[in-house]
Amino acid sequence: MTYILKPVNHHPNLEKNKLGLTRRDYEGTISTLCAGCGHDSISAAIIEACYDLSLSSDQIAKLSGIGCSSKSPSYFLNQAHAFNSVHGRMPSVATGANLGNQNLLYLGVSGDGDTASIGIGQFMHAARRQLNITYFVENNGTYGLTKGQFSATNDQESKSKYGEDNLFAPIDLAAMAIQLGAGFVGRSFSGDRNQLVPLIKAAMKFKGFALLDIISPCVAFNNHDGSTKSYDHIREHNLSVSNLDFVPLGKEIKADYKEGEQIDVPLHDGALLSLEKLSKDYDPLDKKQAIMKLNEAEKEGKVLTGLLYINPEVKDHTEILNISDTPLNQLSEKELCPGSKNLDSVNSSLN
Ligand SMILES: Cc1ncc(C[n+]2csc(CCOP(=O)(O)OP(=O)(O)O)c2C)c(N)n1
Ligand code: SF4
Ligand SMILES: [Mg+2]
Repeated sequence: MTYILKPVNHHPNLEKNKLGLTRRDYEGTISTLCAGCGHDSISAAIIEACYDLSLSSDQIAKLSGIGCSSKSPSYFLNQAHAFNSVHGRMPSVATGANLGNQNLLYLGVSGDGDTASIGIGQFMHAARRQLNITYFVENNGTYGLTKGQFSATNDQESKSKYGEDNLFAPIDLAAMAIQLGAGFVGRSFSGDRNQLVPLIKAAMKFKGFALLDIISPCVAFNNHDGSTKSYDHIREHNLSVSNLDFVPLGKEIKADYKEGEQIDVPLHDGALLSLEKLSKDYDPLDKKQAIMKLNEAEKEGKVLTGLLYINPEVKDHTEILNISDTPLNQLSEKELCPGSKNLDSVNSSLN
């Protein structure tokens, strides 16, 4: 694989964030994906979110599996920690890393093939265990890298580029994650930057499993008329449930919503998610209703987007397991060694 680095010099007057960094400082290598691929728009939205939040790249770990989507972490956050793992196995690598150091921000990038087929078991347990990660599924309904086979998220009424029927019903990863207990579930579209950037910021600030199922059209294999994951189809069938505003700690809410149209959800670090409800009867705090609305939308051929579900009360897996706040590589030998007295007592309990 060839990596082409971008030139490091940039205009001295570029806007800077609180860390004195420009957007360019959050970029990666030059993308080798097809021109127009939705995955590149998601990388751009991740760069924008990290820049806006003034995140330090050395506090971020980006992990992925295999696929065009899983290649995309190369194209953002050059300075972050990174691990491009095996097909469908990103969640277990992320779990190990997270147990070793829970202080990093974990960004998991996967595809619909990587997650909904070979990695479905790993995905389900990561959601169920409340792994503290922002889990991106760059969902194009196809195996882009291996040239366009139907994936398990492809809608049954969808036809392949060559006119073949899709014989099997799709897996709705968002509904599945809600059912399994994930604390934060959002769905968006790579072509809707205004919805996507605040959703990414909110997911990154959420402590627990945050799924972002992002429809990300594959221009090479699944963007034709019969596809339900094409740019045109999603633009026509997108039904957004809310406008989301991520309000960092100490910043005032500026939006002026009418009574009954707004929900404010506090996050663990004091930041706030301020939601303008676009659909009066949609409550993202109601698990049962969220699943029901997703099922209804699917039957009507609509794609429900926005913050679909949030449970601000969840404990992440390190809290549940009572894992040390200090990363393992920063603990001293004295702290790591239980001592001969404790070891003797463990050994004698096994006699
Ligand atoms: C164990 C294993 N099985 C199969 C493959 C072949 N393979 C590579 S990528 C891929 C599917 C990728 O699809 P998706 O995750 O949707 O990513 P996309 O390319 O669409 O972004 C497959 C089946 C592989 N690399 N490893
Ligand atoms: S094959 Fe599809 S998913 Fe892969 S880079 Fe091209 S457009 Fe993107
Ligand atoms: Mg795919």
